[in-house]
Amino acid sequence: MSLDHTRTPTRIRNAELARKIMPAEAAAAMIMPGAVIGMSGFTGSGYPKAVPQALAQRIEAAHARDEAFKVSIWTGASTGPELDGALAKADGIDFRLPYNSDPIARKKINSGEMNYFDIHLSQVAPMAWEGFLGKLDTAVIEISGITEDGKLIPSSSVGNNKTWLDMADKVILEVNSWQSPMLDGMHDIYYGTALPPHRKPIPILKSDDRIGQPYFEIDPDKIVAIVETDAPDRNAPFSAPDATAEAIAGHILDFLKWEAKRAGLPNTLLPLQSGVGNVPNAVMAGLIEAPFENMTAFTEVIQDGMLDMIEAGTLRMASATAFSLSPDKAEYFNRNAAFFRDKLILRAQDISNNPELVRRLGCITMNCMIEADIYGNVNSTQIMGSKMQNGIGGSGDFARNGYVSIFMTPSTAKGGAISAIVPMASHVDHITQDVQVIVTEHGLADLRGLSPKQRADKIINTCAHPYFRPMLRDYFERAKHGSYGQQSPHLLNEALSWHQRFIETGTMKA
Ligand code: 0RQ
Repeated sequence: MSLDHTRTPTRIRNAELARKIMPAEAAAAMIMPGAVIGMSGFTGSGYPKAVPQALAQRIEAAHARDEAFKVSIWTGASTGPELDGALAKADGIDFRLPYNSDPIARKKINSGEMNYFDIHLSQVAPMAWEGFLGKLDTAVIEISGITEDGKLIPSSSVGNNKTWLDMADKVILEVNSWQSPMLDGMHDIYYGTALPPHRKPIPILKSDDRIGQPYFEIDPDKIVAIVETDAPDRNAPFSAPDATAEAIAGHILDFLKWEAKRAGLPNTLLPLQSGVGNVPNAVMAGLIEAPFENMTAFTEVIQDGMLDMIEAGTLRMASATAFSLSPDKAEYFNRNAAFFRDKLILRAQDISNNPELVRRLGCITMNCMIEADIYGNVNSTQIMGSKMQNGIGGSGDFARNGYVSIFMTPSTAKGGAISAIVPMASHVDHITQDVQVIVTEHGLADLRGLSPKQRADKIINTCAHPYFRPMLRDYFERAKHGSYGQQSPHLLNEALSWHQRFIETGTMKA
């Protein structure tokens, strides 16, 4: 994977730093057992691709000699198989934060072999600055180039890179020539953040406000190694939306049109935030035809659908912290980066997801979920209340603070055996106060202004699958008579029985 480091580097325009180019193996040899490493990477974009694999080989060799070797890994969000996959496979990760979607790492988390700290993505950098996370030894950061005066041109994600570069004692850079050179100038890196009591308002008033600079600053003495790579980002393909996804997207589009009229919103609507996946992409596709124009996105990641909207002229620009594209779209972006360049802004994740900004701008937030209960508490992370799927990611940053927070899911999972609407959520990431709209293929429940019992009526009647609807109604009616209290009636000896039945029999069906 490391390129021939004797050739003339073109991405590294600072002669002093070009002397630090070395193979990935030599860079990985500087990382010691027990190290705490801040790596780049966000939803499969901009993560280091060579050093983590070389480190995994080093760890495997140590384990073969019966020597202990594990490290702690902090990132922006999920990465790719060359990072989380390789290090988890090598049994090399002791502690991981703040988000993971790698299947091998997920298995280790759920078997109890890996400690995992799942945390709101906007809070990672502030927690690191405040010292809660401890000391950071090394940063391993992918960038797309180095300027003549030694500034770092960020890659396809910004994530927590600014913070890791500032905090780490030593820095290893991967300069990836697969990344488009046109990324130069797309980023907005803000150096004005401070800790309480010195914190000041973040001066973003519109999605497209730029408040920082295009490059990371770095003390060159901290850079111990530079590794050249040319490997693509992970970029998982999207499957075409099925009938369920189309139906969910249709309900959301109808709601947005209705809401725009009801609230007298401008036809630019309000800034969009959209979670990743097939359903959010179907919503983006639908918005191309919707009667809105010159919209903006103030979101976490830029997906295929958003690039399509920009090309169609319905989306004027998007602010995010990373790309999350399918492989075809990533290649397309690289070929057409000149067109997209002034329509996209990539920011640090403590800014892209900042609650102050999401609240100020009034984002329309659209995220997927695992399950919701009849009162609208949402579980985004833990299957059957205990098995980690990915993590809360940015969903909480946006849901609590947006103009309206929408959560969506197919009404059933696992071929119909599981109801996504349950009596009581087996784990809660988003409390009822942060969940204003729930959507399944059967319908959209606008829960704003409703009491818990009114919410339950609406969710059961609108969103539940017809098989599970009578079961939910039966539970709710009995709870209204047998519950300890009547604010949000529950039968505690039964509330999680659907989950227990699934664990024991493989289905929630009675
Ligand atoms: O498991 O692969 O073993 O079959 O959960 O489900 O249907 O593939 O859904 O990929 O859209 O993920 C909430 C996890 C949805 C995601 C979640 C099982 C199902 C499958 C995945 P299998 P699908 P998606 C904010 C955006 C949190 C972070 C976030 C997520 C697996 O959206 O991680 O919102 N969200 N970030 O079978 C048991 C249920 C289930 C279930 C699904 N009710 N019970 N298992 N599954 N529902 C910020 C941005 O702006 C990006």
